[in-house]
Amino acid sequence: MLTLYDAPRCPYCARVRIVLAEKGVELEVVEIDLSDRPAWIYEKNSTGRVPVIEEDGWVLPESAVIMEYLEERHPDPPLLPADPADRALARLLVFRGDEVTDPYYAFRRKEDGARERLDAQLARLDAVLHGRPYLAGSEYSLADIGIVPWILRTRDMLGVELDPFPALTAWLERLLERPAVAAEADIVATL
Ligand SMILES: N[C@@H](CCC(=O)N[C@@H](CS)C(=O)NCC(=O)O)C(=O)O
Repeated sequence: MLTLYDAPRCPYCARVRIVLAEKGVELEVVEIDLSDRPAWIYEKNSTGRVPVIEEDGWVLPESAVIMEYLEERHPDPPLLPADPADRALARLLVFRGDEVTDPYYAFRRKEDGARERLDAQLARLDAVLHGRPYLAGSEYSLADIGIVPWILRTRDMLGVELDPFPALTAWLERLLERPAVAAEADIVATL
């Protein structure tokens, strides 16, 4: 059985939780208190960070790598497009996720100009989503899962109105119809 070392408030963990839920993987969850981390978590991940997964003593950290692993280990339902170019685009969007997450954390830290930088990224995503229903094209994929935890937290924890970004708002509503993503909105509501 797969074990997920998890923290409810962690958006990187949310990526993994969503993929696991989409694929219906049976798992055991070990919640890590990030303000008082157990020393043994460093044996599983040298950075001490979550998420980490473990299967039969084999351990893997890093949310982007875990998502890719789960996609290969549990190919159904697929969360990468069939076309290699579209797959590459989905991976590129995950790889460049910090374009959104950097201004998100800067805004949380109340840094000067961070709100403008965050709005610029929301506008960029909105522009992309005016042309297609999902970030990597016509299909829901790891590209969407890779970024939706921060968009949910931007709306529900940072109180940023998404109305000025109608295509992004419609995308979020589309994603929230999926039980795996709706469960994350429920978690965010408890934070
Ligand atoms: N690059 C890592 C980042 C994970 C990460 O930053 N997790 C945070 C919680 S959201 C954490 O464990 N923080 C504890 C710390 O930084 O010491 C990933 O994608 O998994």
